Amino acid sequence: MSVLKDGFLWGGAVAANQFEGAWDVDGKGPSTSDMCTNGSHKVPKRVTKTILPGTLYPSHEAIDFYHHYEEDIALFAEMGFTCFRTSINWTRIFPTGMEEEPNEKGLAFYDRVFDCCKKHGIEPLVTISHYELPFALVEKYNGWESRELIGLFENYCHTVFERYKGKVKYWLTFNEINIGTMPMGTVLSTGTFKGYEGPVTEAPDDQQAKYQALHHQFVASAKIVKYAHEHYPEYKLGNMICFITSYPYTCNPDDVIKSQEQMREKNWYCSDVMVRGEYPSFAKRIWEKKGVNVKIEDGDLEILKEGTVDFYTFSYYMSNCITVDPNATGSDDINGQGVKNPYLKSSDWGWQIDPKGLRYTLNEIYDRYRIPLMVVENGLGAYDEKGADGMVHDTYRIDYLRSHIEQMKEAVKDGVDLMGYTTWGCIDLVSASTGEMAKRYGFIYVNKFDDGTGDLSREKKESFFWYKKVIGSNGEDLT
Ligand code: BGP
Repeated sequence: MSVLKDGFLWGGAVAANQFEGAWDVDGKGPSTSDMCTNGSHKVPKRVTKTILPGTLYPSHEAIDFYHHYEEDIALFAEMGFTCFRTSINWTRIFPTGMEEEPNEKGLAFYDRVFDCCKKHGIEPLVTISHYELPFALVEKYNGWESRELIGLFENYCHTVFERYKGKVKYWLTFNEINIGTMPMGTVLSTGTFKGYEGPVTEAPDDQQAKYQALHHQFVASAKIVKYAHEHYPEYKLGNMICFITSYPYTCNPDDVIKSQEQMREKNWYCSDVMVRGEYPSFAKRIWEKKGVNVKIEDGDLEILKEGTVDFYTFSYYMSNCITVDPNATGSDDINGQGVKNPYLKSSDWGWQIDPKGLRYTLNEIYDRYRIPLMVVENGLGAYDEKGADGMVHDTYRIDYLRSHIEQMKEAVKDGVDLMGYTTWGCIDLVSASTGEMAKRYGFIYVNKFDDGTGDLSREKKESFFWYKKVIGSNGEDLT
């Protein structure tokens, strides 16, 4: 008997904007990610107001899944995937987000993708909004700061729910919704950067606009969860949180309190709304601290209550230490708050590797909510080099994944109800934070490079064969 349950969902995860390419093909409109140039670990990617000639925009071609989907899904099937987490690009369906009628060619593309998954016995897990808001909505409305977006999002969701009936069962509303509480979230998620052009790291971090945007996303999410429950009883709807696991750096009670505040502000604030259907008790204090006044309309709180999710999903890459000591050295966490943990090593991008933190995190979430959990992103972004035999021997990636799966199993032994595990970037793709190709996560190597060159050919890495064995044994054989 395996530790993980029968029917455990094994697979990989991607996002449309980071791997589809074909950014202006078959009627697709520009999304926020299409306006972002490439960058690196040290040089931030930029967002531009128009497409500048002679500038590289990595999402425009990405790894061209749009024209390689059959080959790629066949490779996933060869590894034994039972689940494939992907997203729908809103601007393929509604190019500006404001049309009344959907773009048939965009809809047809996802029919082909989901049919192909079905042919291979792979269950799609679909993120409805993953870092690709229609750019026109930024220009017209300052993104999610405007309440108008709720109705537009509902129209988009109703369209895809109806169209993919019988093909998709598992849906996630917003990818990493809590990134909206962090500076990175302005361009990636809330789209509150109307008129701004420059490094994504310097985009306006307007707290009033962002907390209002988050409220609109919560209401939009709850409305469509409720709608799905009423119209499609077979659908399961989940939230998605970028889990910021924080430890107090020392046992100084001030560090402990600061770490608790961090966990609340960065994680629980969003997921309490989506799982419990109400703002947490500490929300008011966060708003006060930030000087924001969230406009909540009549009926909003009822909607939040009525649209709670069926399962909780999250990404997990690292943990961070929190301290009040101004002299402690910073770590490169995405949220910019953490300091280095002396017990942990970091990836080449400074993300602290902490498998036990995954066990801790799963337990914390499950204790709090008692609904099924799924790890929908986890993985190691690394520089891959081919060996003399022409293959990438990514033993470092295997070590990372093995140690996390081991800890995930420990959490299941602790009593956590875990539905599945999809590694991030199962095929090499464009990095969300930096726009690089060089930060690779895949089991499948893609011949595509940071300067935009490459013939897009796909090759199996050593980890491909390892993961196949893991899935084949339902997580028992991790050697
Ligand atoms: C998450 C995002 C993904 C993804 C991943 C890895 O935050 O949901 O879209 O890209 O992180 O991050 P990066 O690409 O920056 O290495």
